[in-house]
Amino acid sequence: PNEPMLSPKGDDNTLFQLTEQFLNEDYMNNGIEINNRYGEMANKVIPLKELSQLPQFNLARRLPADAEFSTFLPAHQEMADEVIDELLSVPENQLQDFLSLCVYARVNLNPQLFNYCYSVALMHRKDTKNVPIQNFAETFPSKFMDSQVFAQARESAAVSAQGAPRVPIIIPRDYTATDLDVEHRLAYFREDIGVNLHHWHWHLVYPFSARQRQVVDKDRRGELFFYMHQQIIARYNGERLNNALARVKKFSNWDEPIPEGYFPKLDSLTTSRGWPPRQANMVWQNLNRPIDGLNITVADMQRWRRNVEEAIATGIAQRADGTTQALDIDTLGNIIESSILSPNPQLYGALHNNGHSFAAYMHDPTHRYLESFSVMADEATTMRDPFFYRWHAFVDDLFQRFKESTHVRSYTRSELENPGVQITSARVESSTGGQNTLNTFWTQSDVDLSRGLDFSNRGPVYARFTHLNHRPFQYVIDVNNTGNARRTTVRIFIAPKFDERNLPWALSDQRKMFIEMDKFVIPLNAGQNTIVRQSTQSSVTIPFEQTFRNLSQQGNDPRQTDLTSFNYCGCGWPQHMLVPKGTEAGTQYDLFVMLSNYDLDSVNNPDGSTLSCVEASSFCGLKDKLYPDRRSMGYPFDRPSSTAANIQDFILPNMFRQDITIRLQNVTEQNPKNPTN
Ligand code: CUO
Repeated sequence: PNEPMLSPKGDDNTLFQLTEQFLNEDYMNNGIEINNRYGEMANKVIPLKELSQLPQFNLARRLPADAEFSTFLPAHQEMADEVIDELLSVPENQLQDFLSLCVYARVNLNPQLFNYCYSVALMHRKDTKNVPIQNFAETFPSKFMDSQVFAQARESAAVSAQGAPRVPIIIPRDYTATDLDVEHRLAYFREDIGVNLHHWHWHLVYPFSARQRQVVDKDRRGELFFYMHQQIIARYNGERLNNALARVKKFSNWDEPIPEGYFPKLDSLTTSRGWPPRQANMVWQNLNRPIDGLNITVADMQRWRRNVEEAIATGIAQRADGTTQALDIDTLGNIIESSILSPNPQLYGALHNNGHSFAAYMHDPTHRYLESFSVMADEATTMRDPFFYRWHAFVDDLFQRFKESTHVRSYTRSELENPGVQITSARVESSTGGQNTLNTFWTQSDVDLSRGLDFSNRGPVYARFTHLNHRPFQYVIDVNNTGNARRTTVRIFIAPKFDERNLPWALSDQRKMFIEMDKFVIPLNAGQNTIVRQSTQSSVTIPFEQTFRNLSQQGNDPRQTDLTSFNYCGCGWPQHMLVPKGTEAGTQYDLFVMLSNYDLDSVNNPDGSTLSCVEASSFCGLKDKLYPDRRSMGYPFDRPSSTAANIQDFILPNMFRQDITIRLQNVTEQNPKNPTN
């Protein structure tokens, strides 16, 4: 981890010239030799400006270089706060100082801690916010794929000459379990590299702690915490139905054994150890791990839960200073997560974050065995574990109880309708020619591991993984506008038509199953309009290249004209996971389209500095701007209806419901863009 730094990539091998100041004890005596050795390989050497004052990093230095790092652990969060504070406090536009400080931090701190703080700092400094953040799956590939890949990768790199053609290392589709474990049916969703990258990137964009309040205090971030995770649970539940499993059971009784085990088959390249597994039927234990700053009991969790439940029941949050405020969804998000914006961390605790910790340490709650946390405590790996969904189903249920309480009223007709606007038809047209059928299949794609491996100066090392995919399609919506020309927001959702017993849904349940597919604003002419929208334009997703590729490769993508916007742009649901798997026989879904009243949707965002990458604003918001929709997130399904018993009852003239089918073609194709093709 403390190797001198070669720049990220290949052709242009850049070496930062490390003077004595930057070298820690391990390298102090052979720093010159290191510079010479690596200098021979480098074709560009960058001298570093000496720092006039070295940062102390009193907290952060305590994390050994070979330890895992997790923002969920209070001790680690304080370390990160300290480092981020240092990185943000270098005055704007003093980039040489900032660079030197980064190099110093990189050499002297735990690499994962450094990477997190460096990424947050790049994103939040005005003078670096356009500096690209490396794709995390390429810098820390071991968090995303089967550990056996890396032994093969080493071998491949060792025997291949520079420039020799590379044969990709195949990651088998089923490597974490067999179908004897019913939960394994969902592995393609839980272990998808793009899904996990999205989740990691989302939390990087929305940190819950920092010494600088503005790093955390972004528009509606608590509500977005609720909504983005609610949509993950809705998508996961839909996938469970597609795999003949019931919706996930929320983890509500915390004394109960957890039947879902998980054996991740990941190795950490930082600790050189395997990630701890969890056996079936383990139980939450009180945590006392001084090394992680964790000393919490299940009883503490119960107490915080009661306080949160009381806030939900009364609609009132108690502030730390003894005053009160009316509870709203944004505050509730900050309370439950919790972020530093929580009005009362003492009273409400950090229910969600600590749930991750309890789940992550069942195998060694008191550090007796010197074991690190499981995948549950790392934002890049947590979605792999079936328990993630049981925990977040519990978290989502708290939010839903607030939405169902008397403190949130149902939408009135005037909040749902759009007078004069009538949808006469809505359909999906697949690129394969079918109408109202979406087609899914499997694809094998390549990702370059070389950047995350220490032997990497020999060109790319590709791993080939299999993921769900779908044929592109378009929505076609016919609209009759009897009023004047105006704008409207088009909101497109889908949900399974039947529940796990194959019965039609009550709207009170189905509303929680609707997944957002797209949301966009368009002008409507007076009279007849036909709206055509491509699946690849979705406001939920980012293109494959934006999820996976490094920046030089992104340059080949015509949609990615401005490479400098990657930092925010890495956040977004992966395009290849937009459409649920469906089944080979075909699964029936409801397509729901709504054209809402723009007067009630619009927000006043200052123009300028628009991103030129494809944005995924529905889940990730817009950088430095207001969330681009004034309605509550999830509208119109975020609240129960007071009048409609089912989706058909809910439909007003500005809405449309259409039966569609999602059919899985059980074939595996090669991604035509694989670099090894
Ligand atoms: Cu995203 Cu629990 O918040 O992992």
